[in-house]
Amino acid sequence: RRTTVTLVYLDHDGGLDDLAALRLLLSYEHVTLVGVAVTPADCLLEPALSVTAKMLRLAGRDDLRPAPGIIEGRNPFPLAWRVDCLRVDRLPILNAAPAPGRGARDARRPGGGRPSLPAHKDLARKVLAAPEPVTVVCTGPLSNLARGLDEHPEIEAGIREVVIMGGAVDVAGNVDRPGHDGSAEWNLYWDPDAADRVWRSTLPVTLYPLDATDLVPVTSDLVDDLTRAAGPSDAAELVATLWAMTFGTWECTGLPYCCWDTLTASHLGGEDICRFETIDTAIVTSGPSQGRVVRGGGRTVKVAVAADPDAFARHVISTLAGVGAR
Ligand code: AGV
Ligand code: CA
Repeated sequence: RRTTVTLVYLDHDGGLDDLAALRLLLSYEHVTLVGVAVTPADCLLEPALSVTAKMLRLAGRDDLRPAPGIIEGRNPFPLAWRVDCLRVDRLPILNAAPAPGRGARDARRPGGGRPSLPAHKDLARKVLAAPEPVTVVCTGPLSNLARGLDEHPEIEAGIREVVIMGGAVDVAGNVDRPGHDGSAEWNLYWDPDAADRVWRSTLPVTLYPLDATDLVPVTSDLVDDLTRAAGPSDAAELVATLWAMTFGTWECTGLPYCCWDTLTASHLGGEDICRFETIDTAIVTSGPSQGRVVRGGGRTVKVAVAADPDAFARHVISTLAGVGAR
């Protein structure tokens, strides 16, 4: 039977915009999530798993159990960024509904009572079990996909497209670390070898680098417009809350907090928000530019080179507004 539903596996790393991306993907009627992994990069793993499980449950997807990433990248994220999920995990909007019981009824549920596989194995298993090719959306580092490809090269045939938030092609990077030249973006810097492994695959890659995401900062207007569109206790309120929690980033880092991962997830929404170019690229894996995406090198990727912030805001608001049950 021909179906227009797109199967999606989300590998996120627990940032505020990763969670907004998860909520956006859950709101698309034509998208079915087949799995969710949490990479312990820009987050603490346990609270990020907890938040993810709560969001899945509130969206009626407690059949999905978030898979814990067990791979550590070479270049750790600042701890000050990684603690965001501790605060999100205690938001009233995620905790007002009664907690699920641990009785026999829950143990019989598909996701209940059974520990998840490590993320890279869960990714491979879900891709191999899917009835049609899966779109893998990576809003954190690429460690799980890279390990999955190493252990199960046959998953390449089961992946339609990899949509990645990462890199900075013709703009400055966002890594500000001693010994680094600032040309890389954090997701690819955390595990440059993983990015290189994905680049050496034959998978179709669509990249959302800083070139596009720099154009969609979280602004007061965006949060206010989304809030006005929100009914009580729904998806729009949750995302507006997540975005409100990003304020102070500019004061602390001198750089804005952008809708990096949420723009990337909006790729599945099928609207004209970004302009794309096909670009020949390679990944720098060592030295002061490690994690950088450079032009040349023979690996063709589809790159979002520009974004329309108004089209993005309209799309997010119309997708999330009125999506009930949080
Ligand atoms: O480089 C962008 C990536 C995105 O996947 N992450 C945040 C997004 O989830 C790292 C990052 C860069 N600057 C940050 C980041 C900041 N100021 N706070 C938290 N994370
Ligand atoms: Ca992220």
